Amino acid sequence: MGDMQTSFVMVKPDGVQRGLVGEIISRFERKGLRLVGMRQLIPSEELAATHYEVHKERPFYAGLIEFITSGPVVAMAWRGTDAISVCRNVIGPTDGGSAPGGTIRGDFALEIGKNLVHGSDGEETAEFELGLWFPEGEVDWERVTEEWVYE
Ligand code: D4T
Repeated sequence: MGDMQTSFVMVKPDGVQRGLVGEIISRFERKGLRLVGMRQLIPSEELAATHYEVHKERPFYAGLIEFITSGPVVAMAWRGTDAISVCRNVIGPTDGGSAPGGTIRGDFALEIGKNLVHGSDGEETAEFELGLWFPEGEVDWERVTEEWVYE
């Protein structure tokens, strides 16, 4: 069994505009992960710039900041065994056009930018992103069905 982890996941403005918030939450919930944080907000330029700091030299950066600040996003924290890689598997590869069916991007996205959802790509990134989007911490809770999810 892997480590217990929390991943930062965000429904991007295209997911909110397209009415896919419920569908996206369902994917993680049905997988067996536990929702330990959720808030809706329109990200400020500053928040978006800090979140995407690693991409600031990339050619798509300006468009990415404009997109992510263009409307509400739903920021979430999902917890479970190996939650970081599990979330990335649920989300699928970056380009929706070639992402496999069964993943969120594969089922609902066609583009690389408007790809509906973000998920942390590693432990350090997750820690950084959770601190950024949930400065007051997550809301952990004990799930009574735990024994029906984990062996
Ligand atoms: P995120 O970070 O949103 O979970 O996406 P990925 O981890 O799958 O992809 P990434 O870090 O390589 O890219 C971050 C973000 O930038 C957008 N993007 C990316 C874009 O608009 N054009 C591009 O060419 C690339 C590579 C999509 C995701």
